[in-house]
Amino acid sequence: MSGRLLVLEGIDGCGKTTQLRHLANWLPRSGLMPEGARLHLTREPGGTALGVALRKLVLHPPGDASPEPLAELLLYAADRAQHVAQLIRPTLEQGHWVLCDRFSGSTLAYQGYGRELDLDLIQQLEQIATAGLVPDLTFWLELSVEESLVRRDARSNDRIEAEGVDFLTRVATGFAVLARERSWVPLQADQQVESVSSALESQLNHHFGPLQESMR
Ligand code: T5A
Repeated sequence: MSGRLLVLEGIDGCGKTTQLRHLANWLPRSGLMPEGARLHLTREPGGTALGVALRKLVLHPPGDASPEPLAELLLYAADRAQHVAQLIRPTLEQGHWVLCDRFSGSTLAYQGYGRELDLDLIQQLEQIATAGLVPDLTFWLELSVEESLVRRDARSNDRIEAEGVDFLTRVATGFAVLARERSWVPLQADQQVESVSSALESQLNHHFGPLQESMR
């Protein structure tokens, strides 16, 4: 596949959406993307029409009961299977770039470390849902749980955001472990927005600049 899949991961409020918007402007003008390649922005859950419906179900479920943890895991896997097959893989095959707000790392962090579901089972599901597709580069926006809570104070929480501090602390630990195991690029997300953006830019230049691309 000639396109590139870039992913932003991290706990709630770490600034993914803010940086995604910045990269939407910066990347196409950066000179890093081949001529003719377009940048496609997307997110999980909710990157396809089916995914939008699944997002609603999983974050704001109908009725009083929350989904069981296993049902929740399968809903995220269904969203990803549809997203990869319908949108991400065909886009990469056409040589375009995809920038995704969350990917399979989030399932390991939230459902694995947060909900404490079996990590091996989640990795098997990851293989099935992605059909082996691995991001070219994943950024981990590292933010403390305390700062995450401060940033979210002003707005209403969805079901997962309302889980509480212990849950979010386990998720944050999970992201730290995954970042190490999977060689994600860590970025300090508690800096000013502009500083996080320029750290992202320099990492992208480092990974996709002319020298690196000629060595691929
Ligand atoms: N989930 C998802 C799972 O449990 N399993 C899975 O497999 C997947 C894929 C998704 C939820 O689903 C869960 C995780 C999530 O709980 P979502 O709406 O995508 O829901 O939620 P988030 O990804 O958490 O989105 P947020 O909007 O909460 O966080 P962002 O996008 O990381 O942060 P952003 O950019 O919106 O910023 C949040 C606030 O902080 C400010 C912004 O202005 C904004 O007010 N901010 C900064 N303030 C100071 N300094 C900076 N550097 C700042 N950057 C941003």
